[in-house]
Amino acid sequence: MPVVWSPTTRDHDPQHEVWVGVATIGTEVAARVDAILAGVTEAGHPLVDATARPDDVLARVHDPSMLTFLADAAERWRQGPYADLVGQTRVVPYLFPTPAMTAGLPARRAVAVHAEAGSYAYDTMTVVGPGTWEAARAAVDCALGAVDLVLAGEGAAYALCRPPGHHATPAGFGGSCYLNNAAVAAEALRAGGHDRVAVIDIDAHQGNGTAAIFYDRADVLYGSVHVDPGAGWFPHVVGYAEETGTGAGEGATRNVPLPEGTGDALWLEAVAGLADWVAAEGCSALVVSLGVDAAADDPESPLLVTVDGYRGAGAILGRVGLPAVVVQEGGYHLPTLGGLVAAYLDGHGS
Ligand code: SP5
Ligand code: ZN
Repeated sequence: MPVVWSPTTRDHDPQHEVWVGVATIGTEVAARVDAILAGVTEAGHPLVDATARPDDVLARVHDPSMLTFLADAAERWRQGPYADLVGQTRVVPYLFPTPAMTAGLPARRAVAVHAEAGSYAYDTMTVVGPGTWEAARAAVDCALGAVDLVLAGEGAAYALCRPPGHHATPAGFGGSCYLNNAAVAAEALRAGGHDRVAVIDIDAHQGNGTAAIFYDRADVLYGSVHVDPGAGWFPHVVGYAEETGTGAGEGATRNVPLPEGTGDALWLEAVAGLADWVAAEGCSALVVSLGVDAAADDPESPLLVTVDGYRGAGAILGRVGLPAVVVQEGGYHLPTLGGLVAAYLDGHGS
């Protein structure tokens, strides 16, 4: 399976993620790109360099004000006093103008970048620094490159997207995600002539961004298997089974939350359920949000999927028989990351 990648995806260096108010060492690191490259190269998959793509599809997925904020935030921060005053070189939100704060008042946009950040960032873990925008935009180019290969007749193509994307909503970023690569891929497949596209998300966390982007639409299905947010896991407030879509999109969303400690058998059963659903719904193309953080060794989730489990998931989704764009999402255990991705691609087949 061709692997579309870009060296620019290494340029995002979050250094720390602020979790419960403490700067902890981030797990969404540039070395992930090299771990995955090593795994897929070893398995014999050919590398394809991503090329710069226009913004039109991206602009259908995200609010223009968030795109402008992300493109400019690192430089605005650099011009501010933050590094000198407190040693902070990354954009970290300081307040969140949720309804709890604005409470019906006619709130304006914050002028200071440290305050405006909370209008788009919905957590403190997803920091913006020099290179973040360029890396996130390059990841979108990887997704679009993989779509073009599939539109040109490849049975499947893999986009080595980093940073990941499935937690990025129309106007929000969080969960280590800035731009929703999988949603861009789905929109690009739609624009390329596929009338109904399915996104199946096997990252350990529910892809609340992708779910939100397509929640009221019938033309893009979203199905996710993930650790139960009700057991206290990210994204915490959404990802429950009763969320099935709204309006024209009623029935076009499926969430399959699984208990902590779930291993291959139950996880693969859930993946197979989503595959059967997509096969029955008349989709002509598939996007797979391939997070490998459901693996047992992963530091960010309590699921216990094995490398054979990921190979099995690839086989199940490959058997659906649709042209497929496989988009990288999470997966943080560097020693096993490349092998997990390669196992999925091996199972999926060309
Ligand atoms: C794309 C993806 O997999 N995003 C993961 C989002 C879940 N992150 C939640 C992080 C919770 C805090 N992690 C503790 C580790 C401290 N460094
Ligand atoms: Zn994840």
